[in-house]
Amino acid sequence: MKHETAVLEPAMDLRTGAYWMPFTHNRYLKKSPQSRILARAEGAYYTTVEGRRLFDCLSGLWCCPLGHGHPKIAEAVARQVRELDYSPAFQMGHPKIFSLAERIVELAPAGMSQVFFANSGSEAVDTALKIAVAYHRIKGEAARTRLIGRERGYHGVGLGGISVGGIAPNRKMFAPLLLQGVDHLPHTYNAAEMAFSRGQPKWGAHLAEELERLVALHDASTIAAVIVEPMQGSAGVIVPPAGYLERLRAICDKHGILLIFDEVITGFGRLGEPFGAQRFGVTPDMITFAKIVTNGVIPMGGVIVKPAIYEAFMTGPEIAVELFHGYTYSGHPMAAAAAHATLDAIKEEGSFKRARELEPALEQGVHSLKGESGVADIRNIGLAAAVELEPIQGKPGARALKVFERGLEEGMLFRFAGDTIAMAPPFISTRAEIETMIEKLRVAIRAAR
Ligand code: PXG
Repeated sequence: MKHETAVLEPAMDLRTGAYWMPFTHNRYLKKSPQSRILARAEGAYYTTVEGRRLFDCLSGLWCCPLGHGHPKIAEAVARQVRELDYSPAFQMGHPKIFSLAERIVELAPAGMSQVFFANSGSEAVDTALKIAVAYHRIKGEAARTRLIGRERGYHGVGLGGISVGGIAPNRKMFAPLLLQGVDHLPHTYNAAEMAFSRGQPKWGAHLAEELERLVALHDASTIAAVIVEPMQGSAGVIVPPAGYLERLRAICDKHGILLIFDEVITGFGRLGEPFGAQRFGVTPDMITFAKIVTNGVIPMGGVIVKPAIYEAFMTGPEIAVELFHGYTYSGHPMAAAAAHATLDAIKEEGSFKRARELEPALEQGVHSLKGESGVADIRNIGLAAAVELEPIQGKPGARALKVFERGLEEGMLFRFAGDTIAMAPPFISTRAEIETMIEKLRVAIRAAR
């Protein structure tokens, strides 16, 4: 309760006009912003400028599961800014980024070997798509340019990411900018077959066969890569049907297509294993990551690849640049320091194990909301869950907004998108905190009619 009275005076007459907020209803929020402005954070709680304490039900935006103000990470970042604040990313390096790449490879599924760094999930995705197309070209298969994503997929907001992504509002305004030659697999959600499933639904592995149809349509020789989130996070925790990812892997292998897992949400423990790849027992050719790698403290993203991909580029004259791609802030020393401290903390605190231990509490809790009025479906896996609400007639999104606002009053920062409420509590949560989160959600759902 240390920050209960931490009301920031200047924020009370906040001028909101100049800031165009991302993925936000700007006009609605700016009418009455106070309950939405965060002043501080500590552990699993935020404190608003009004002094209200909020449990961090989504770990920031899926990125801060070790809790806020983690002393180890704070210390590492503070030390780093004095030691080496920036190091040119091209043609130069610094020790921490080499050792970080090694540590990430150690956590990755066996058989992956190099890491390319970016600064966000969106950049990681665009990087992976570029590597896929360039890889085939180098291998003498320049016709393999087609990319395959999935309906309801979220791969960030870069032009590559929205092209392979499958969320209509993220695409329709920008249609002329979408990449050519992209196809989408069907999403795997089917309410009639899998509503209220716990963990992986049993129905739906056959949907992977749709990839064979796309291969038959376009010919394998034109297809570079398939990209999917092992678990679709932004679409509202859509869990892969048992056997589905295995089948995708087999079809990709059969046709020489690269399989990319976008693990921006599932990477670094959300599913109780380092990556979703290990949770589901399927190894892709590339993994994109971001978010938890630095506990959200300093932005960082990246792509992990198999040796065959890295080695394919390592040809030609030794003094030639092998990949014409990279960012000013690739491998930023501040992000590297935050990531090392995060990986240390994950190890010391047994975070992956902790996520696994808490999974049954979240599962039992969230499924106890079945039967509450307006609840259409509940889904969960790892330390992630979603409650899909029935839309209020003629007002899509209004019910979830009401639940969200009541949640704030109850001391809960839920995530709402469309009519879905998502939760991905911090790994440092206690069972009691997870139970309280669920009971507050129940109160908010009952109030939102
Ligand atoms: N891929 C996946 C699978 C993601 O979930 C991105 C790429 C893009 O990452 P950046 O760092 O560019 O935002 C994401 C991001 C939500 C939510 O509430 C999800 C994301 C971001 C913000 C909110 O579901 N995912």
